Amino acid sequence: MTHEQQQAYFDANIAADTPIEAKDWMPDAYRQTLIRQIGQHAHSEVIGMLPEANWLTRAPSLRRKAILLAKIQDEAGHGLYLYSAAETLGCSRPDIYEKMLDGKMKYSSIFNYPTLNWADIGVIGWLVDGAAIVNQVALCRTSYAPYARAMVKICKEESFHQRQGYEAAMAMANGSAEQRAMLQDSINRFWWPALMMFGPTDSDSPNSAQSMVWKIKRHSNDELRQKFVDNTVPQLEALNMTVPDPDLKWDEASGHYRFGTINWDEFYQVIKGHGLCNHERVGAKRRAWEEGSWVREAAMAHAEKHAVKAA
Ligand code: FAQ
Repeated sequence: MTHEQQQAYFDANIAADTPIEAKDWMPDAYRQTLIRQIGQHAHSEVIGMLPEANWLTRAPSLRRKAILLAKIQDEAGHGLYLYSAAETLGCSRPDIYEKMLDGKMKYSSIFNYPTLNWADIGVIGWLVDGAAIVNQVALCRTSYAPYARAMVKICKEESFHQRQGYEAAMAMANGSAEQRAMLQDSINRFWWPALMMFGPTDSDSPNSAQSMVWKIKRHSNDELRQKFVDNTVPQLEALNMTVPDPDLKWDEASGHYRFGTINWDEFYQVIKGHGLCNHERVGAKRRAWEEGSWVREAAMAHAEKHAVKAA
């Protein structure tokens, strides 16, 4: 096929919602956008283990510890599915990982905020996984099939994460005055950063228009953010908790909750590397990468030895 025929075939498949597979022809810009997004998503999963790991040794009971440990291990698994999906596009896993360590690839802004009290663990499950799942359910229908397949598995686990987070928050909401205060403090710190997870407003999102044409993104950043707010405010009300937004109100006419203006300066500072924990997070991953180099070398030597034997 000529280049024009390949492009026409690809466009027709996108229009007909026929999933694109790894071996199919695709425009280079589509491939690069997917490597960027899936890579960023994978990095987020593995960096996202760190804020929660901070509380593993201080979980208030064996039950809470076992749940938290399982959740963190799930996030590592999500990272592996996503790095594998990225590799089907021809990138090398060490290359994109090192780009993240060098600050050349991003990971989600949310993981640059510290976990200061135990309630943060419940609130991360409830609000952060809750925001993640709104975005990720839509990605189960993304046009690139290996990414969509990874998302189906990931969403099953993310919905458990959200439920366990809400259950932990509910226990604190029904607890002592001190526990309620701790929960409210955590919601106050995580509410706005959770809304920022969806990315800039549509008018300031350079990648959205093209990604929607390619059906990589099925909904815009603002649509998904609104869906998250609409899902979450009734859950907050059920716990008798509030959000730090005096402008939040129910709008009968549109059937949506209206909310105040997000501090976009803070968002851009965080994604440029100047958040509260960027340095600590990337430092921890760099140390692990360097200290684990002997494991990678041994695994490669073992694989090569077996390849030679098989030949
Ligand atoms: N943080 O033009 P757009 C999780 C960047 S969930 C950092 O709108 P796009 C689960 C964006 O990359 C979290 N950077 O970009 C979990 C772009 O920069 P670039 C991960 C952000 O791609 C829970 C620039 O801003 N989820 O990990 C953010 O069309 C608990 C312009 O933005 C995903 O990654 C941000 N929040 O839309 C794990 C979902 N927002 O690359 C552990 C998949 C935007 O041009 C514990 N990703 N940027 O230099 C997506 O759906 C999309 O990539 C968006 C951004 C919606 C995040």
